[in-house]
Amino acid sequence: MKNFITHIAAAFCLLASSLFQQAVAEDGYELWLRYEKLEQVPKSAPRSVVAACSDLSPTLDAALSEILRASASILGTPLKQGDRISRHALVLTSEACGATLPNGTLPNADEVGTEGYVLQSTLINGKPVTLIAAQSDIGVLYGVFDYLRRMSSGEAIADLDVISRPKTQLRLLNHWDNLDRHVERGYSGQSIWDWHRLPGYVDPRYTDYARANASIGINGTSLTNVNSDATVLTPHYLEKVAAIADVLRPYGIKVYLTARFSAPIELDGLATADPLDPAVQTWWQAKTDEIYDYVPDFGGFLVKANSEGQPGPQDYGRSHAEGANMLAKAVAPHGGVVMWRAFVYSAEEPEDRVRQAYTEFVPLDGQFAENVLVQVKNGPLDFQPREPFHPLFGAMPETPLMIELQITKEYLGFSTHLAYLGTLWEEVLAADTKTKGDGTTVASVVDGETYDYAYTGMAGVSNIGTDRNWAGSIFDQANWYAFGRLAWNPDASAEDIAREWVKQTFSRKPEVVDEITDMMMKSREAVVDYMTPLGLTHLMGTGHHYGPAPWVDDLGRADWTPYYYHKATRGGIGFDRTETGSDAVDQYAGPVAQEWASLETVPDSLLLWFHHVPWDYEMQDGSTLWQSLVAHYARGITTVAEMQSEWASLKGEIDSERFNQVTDYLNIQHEEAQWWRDASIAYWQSINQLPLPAGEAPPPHDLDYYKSLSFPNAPGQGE
Ligand code: GCV
Repeated sequence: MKNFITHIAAAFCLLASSLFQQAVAEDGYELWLRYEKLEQVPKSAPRSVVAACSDLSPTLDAALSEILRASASILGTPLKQGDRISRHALVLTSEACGATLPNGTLPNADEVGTEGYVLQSTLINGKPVTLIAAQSDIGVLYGVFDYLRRMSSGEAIADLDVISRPKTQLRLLNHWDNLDRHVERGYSGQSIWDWHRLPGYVDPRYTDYARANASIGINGTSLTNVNSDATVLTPHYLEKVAAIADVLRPYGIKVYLTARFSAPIELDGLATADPLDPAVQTWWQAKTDEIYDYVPDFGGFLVKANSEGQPGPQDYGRSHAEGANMLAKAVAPHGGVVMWRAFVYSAEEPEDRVRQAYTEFVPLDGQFAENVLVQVKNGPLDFQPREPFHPLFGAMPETPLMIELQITKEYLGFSTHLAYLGTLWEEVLAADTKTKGDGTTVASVVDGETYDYAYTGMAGVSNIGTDRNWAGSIFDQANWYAFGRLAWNPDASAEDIAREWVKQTFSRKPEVVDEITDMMMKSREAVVDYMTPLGLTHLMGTGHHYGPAPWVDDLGRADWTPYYYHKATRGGIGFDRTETGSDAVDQYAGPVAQEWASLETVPDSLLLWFHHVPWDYEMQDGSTLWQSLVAHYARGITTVAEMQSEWASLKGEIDSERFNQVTDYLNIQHEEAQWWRDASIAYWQSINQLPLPAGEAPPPHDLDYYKSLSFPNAPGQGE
């Protein structure tokens, strides 16, 4: 009887703990590292893991513990950790760890570089094994994550013969996190950097952050907002930065900080921050040396200067290059870099805002120090749902250009709208700048292939916060994931990345993978359709950028108003950027400029970005512009409705917690897509006085109603 009770109790505990695990495991915290158990363990599954090394670094420890954690979950039991190579072992090794393997087993530096790896099914001492080998230990860790990705996606792991190395050197998250933990343009809670409790308390979450980033090859993180606060450069904060750096280091992630250009004045009372002033230069050198005392592998500085009120060298009549070079000189002895942002536009200058970065930076090509990268947003405006690629790509052969992408969805519906950004980024990276003939894609500029840059890199404005699911929604995790995968390989396919993510995040069942991938692949275009179709842009609510406000035309600065961008009148709509207007199109290479300047050849998707046309302008499909605009809104809403029913069809395939959240968010997205359409149409009709095309429902409210909506507490208000 006692035995029976014990058994019942044990069974109950098991059930309770598995229910508990289920609840905890499916709140999204595990991201794509869920390592769901395989239905059937393949014959080729490894049986043990061994590090063939004379020296085990913290990075290899991390690799081993990831394998043990993942194998326990995917295979149902953790691999045995051996000290000798046995049959069907996973063998980890690198040049750096003092590989104890037969000569010729390691990949050479030409093949894998400093961060690449091989995965190889091979024989060592006559025993069949899977080798994960690299020059460096971080290469091994990346290889381990690749191997685990394959295993947990249910891919074949027999007969592996993989070589992979990143195409860009600096693959960074840019946190726009303030020291009070508010995240600028953050939609997933507070900053994960708990400055108040650091360094005494180091949140274990930082290790999971590091694991997730390393799993997609991210090797740097800039901890603080580009709208910067010099306080982070004080010793009190540098201690905290050092504590974060210590956690991230084994995962190959360097920390970077944003440098406030006026820091010498603010922190130490210098009379000036003029970059040519010797006292200022000495201050930055001493400050930089101090930072390296705390963080010996500090990556360097990220700087927003003379932009949106941030201080900078132009305050002293100096150029961006002079400012950047002063900081570059300070970090150079330590091997650091400066990432200087090209997101600049002047408050006084009447020049078309999208022209200004090019005007400012192209003349500086060749003037930047060797360890400066200029960081350029994907488009010339500001992370809109669609923009043409930034004309700086291809226009600065002597200056390494990093691309900056926005993972957080400031202009694409925050965290409640499903918008997979892989497709947006793929569109930009694959765009042909033609600056050095056909095929000079943005990717080939960014990865250094075109101009052989000394440094290459990609930065993504982070969407990470304290929400349990990290990113504000499950699907926003895919954007973090896609950023890392594209930074590793800017030529990768957005669809392949989506599939990979779905298999690890939701399900390996082919029909589920197909359905969710389909939703993701069309999601961004849906947002373009219901928010800013046909090349329209920046029509969002003032300040917070939530919802439609195309009617706003009276802010402190014209180029912050939607009216500035659409210029709608009774006669027509769109921004003339041809030679009869701002001629911004001329900043692109000849063939691209010609294509976009001509109404014959400009794609519909960029029509109103480059042209002002009448409402009855005839589109490529024969409809009028007005008909086409209205049809695009409808298409956007229909696509969201399709996404809703595709998701609904997955009930039972996805755990209820994540299923319900996505369902609710899609409902919000559908309502807001409708709101975008109705408010926009009400406004355009007030301008063009045109009737709606036949069959189109009128907006349920008048324009005054849409104008009267206010959202004083929407995230982002006041930023
Ligand atoms: C960090 C846009 C955003 C700002 C952001 C800025 C930038 O203007 O709205 O919040 O500031 O871009 O990229 O510097």
